[in-house]
Amino acid sequence: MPARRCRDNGHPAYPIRQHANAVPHIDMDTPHWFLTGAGHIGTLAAWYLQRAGHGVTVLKPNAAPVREARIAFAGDGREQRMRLPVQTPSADGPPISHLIVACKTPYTAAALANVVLAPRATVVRLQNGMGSLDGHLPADARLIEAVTTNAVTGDAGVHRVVAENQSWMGDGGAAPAWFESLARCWPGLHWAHDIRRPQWRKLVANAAINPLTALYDVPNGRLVDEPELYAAMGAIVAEADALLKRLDPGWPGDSLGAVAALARASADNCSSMRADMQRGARTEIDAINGWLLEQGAQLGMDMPVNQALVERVHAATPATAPG
Ligand code: KPL
Repeated sequence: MPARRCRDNGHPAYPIRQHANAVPHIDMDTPHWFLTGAGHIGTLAAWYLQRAGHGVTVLKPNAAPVREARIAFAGDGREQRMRLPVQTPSADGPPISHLIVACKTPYTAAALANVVLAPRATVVRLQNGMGSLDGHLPADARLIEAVTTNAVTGDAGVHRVVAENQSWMGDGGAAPAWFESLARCWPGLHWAHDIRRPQWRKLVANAAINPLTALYDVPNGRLVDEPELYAAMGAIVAEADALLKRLDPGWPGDSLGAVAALARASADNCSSMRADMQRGARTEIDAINGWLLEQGAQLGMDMPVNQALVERVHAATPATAPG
């Protein structure tokens, strides 16, 4: 595992406060979760959790006390409705034992600012990229990384689940007690004993597909249809593979085929970074290509293609853009 360190993403790296007198957390089969980031993927996770009998409360400041979400699954004409209680994160509130972080990576520090974790809390990071929680959690928290290749889009206030593919959770240890009930209700969810592999596979795909589709304002499929964009994708992937192979000599280092297949399989999709850029929001470039650059810098590796991408995306997106 590469050393985890605090990235300079413009936010102060302060740990989440921990409740001094909290009762030590005992793992349970159906815990109550608090969710930061009820976007498409966060809402879908809440849906699976509720179906598994787990409780879910959304953490959002100054919002209505109940969130009514509408979800439609491909192939199932019916629209499902879900009610989620909403709470303002508060330093005076009871400590949280189970937290899911599913907000966009640039907003992580702000989303966690008033969250108080119980001792030995479990935190599931369901975000793109890497390292967004580095320096933000108490040392005794259990950080579980989650990766999903599910695809959800949205229109007219409905979360449209286009594809339920594979998802993984893991932290190098054994699955917690609640995982079994959740996996029964979350199609394609696996406990990964080596979560780094699926994480890195998704990272390389996001590093190539997201910034290119955002900068050229094209759907994912154009990256395989246009020779110039395909070549650009190849150059990004080659740099990423070379770095990951330095970090782990066991890394296969031949990601281009899989990345091209994903671009083809999601040909009509608007990537999340393209969508962010279109609405003038901050992008996840720092947690994706920026993470690659940081790792490269630690190894003294030049990564000019990824460096140029990060600079172009930053130039196209104001640092203070809304979420
Ligand atoms: O994860 C994605 C994203 O847009 O963030 C891909 C896989 C590229 C699908 O659009």
